[in-house]
Amino acid sequence: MVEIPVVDLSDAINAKKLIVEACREFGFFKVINHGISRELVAMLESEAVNFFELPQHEKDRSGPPSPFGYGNTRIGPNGDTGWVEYLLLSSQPQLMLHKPHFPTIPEPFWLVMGEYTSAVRQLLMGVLDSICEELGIGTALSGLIGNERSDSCFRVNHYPPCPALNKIGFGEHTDPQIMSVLRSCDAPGLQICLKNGSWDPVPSDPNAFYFAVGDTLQVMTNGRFKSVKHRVLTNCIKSRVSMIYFGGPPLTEKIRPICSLMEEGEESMYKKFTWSEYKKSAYKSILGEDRLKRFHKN
Ligand code: GA4
Repeated sequence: MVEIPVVDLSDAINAKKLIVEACREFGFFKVINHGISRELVAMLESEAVNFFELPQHEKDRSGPPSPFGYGNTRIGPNGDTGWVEYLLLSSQPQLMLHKPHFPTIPEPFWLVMGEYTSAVRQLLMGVLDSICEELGIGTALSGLIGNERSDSCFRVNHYPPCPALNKIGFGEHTDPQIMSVLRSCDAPGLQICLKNGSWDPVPSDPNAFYFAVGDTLQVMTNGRFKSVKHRVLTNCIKSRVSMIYFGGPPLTEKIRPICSLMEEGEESMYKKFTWSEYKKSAYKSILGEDRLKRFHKN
C-alpha cells in the first residue's frame, strides 16, 4: 500500500508545496485540519442515512437521475451499473432550485446540503488558490468554482453491505470536472489507480477530506497534473456513505492550458473545447472510458 500524501492546512507554507506535488504524483491527496465542522458533516451523514432508509418506492419518487435525482444501481445514461444507490444534485447556487422536483428529500436534508456544499466549495477554492500561488499563476482556478455560473454538482452515495466480496460499487473512472472533494464514513472501499496501474486502497478517515484532480485540471495544466482513476469496491459488513462535491467551471468556459504555466514554445496537448462540449461528450461515454482521448491533438 502506498502512502497517500496528507496535507495539513494549518501549516500553510508546506501545504501549498505538498498539494502541488501530490497533484503531479497521484492526482490525489488527503486534507486534515480543514476547518469544516464535524457537526455539519455528521448532520449531513445522518440526513443521508435517514433518506436511504426510506422505503424504495419513496426514494424512487425522487428519481430517476436524468441527470439529477435519486438513482439506484444504474450510473449515467449508458448502461453502467454498480452496487450503489445515490442522490446526484447540481450544486450551489442552483441546489435549492431542485427542491420541487424531489418530493421525498426532507427540508432539513436540503438545509444541511446547502450549508455543507458552500463550506466545501470554500475549502476547494482555498486549495485551488494554494495551487495557483505555488505555481505562480494568479487566481485563475478558484474563480471558476466561485463563479455563480459554476457548473458544480454534489453526490451522496450509499453502498449497502454486499454479500459478494469485492463487487464493484462504483466502477473505475476519472472525474470530468476541475477537482472533487470527497468525504466518507468509516467504511472501506475507495481505491485509486497509481501511475504503475496498480490499485491502492484509500483508508477511510471520516475526519478528513480527499481531493481528486479531474480531467479539466489535467487539461488546464497541460498534463502536469493527471486526473486520477478511482473506483469503489463493496464490503460485506458495513454500509458506506460518501459525499462528493465536484467543482466544475461555468458551461461556457473555454478549457485550455493556463498561459502563464506554459513554458516558451510549449504547445497545448489538447484541442480547444468548452466545458459544455466536454460534458456533453462525457455523458455519451461509459464510466471507464478515457474521456480525454477524443480531445487529444493528433
Ligand atoms: C463521474 C463523476 C461524477 O460522479 C459524475 C458522473 C456522471 C453520472 O453519474 O451521471 C457520469 C460520470 C461522472 C462520467 C461519465 C458519464 C457521466 C456517469 C457516466 C457514465 C456526476 C460526473 O460528472 O461524471
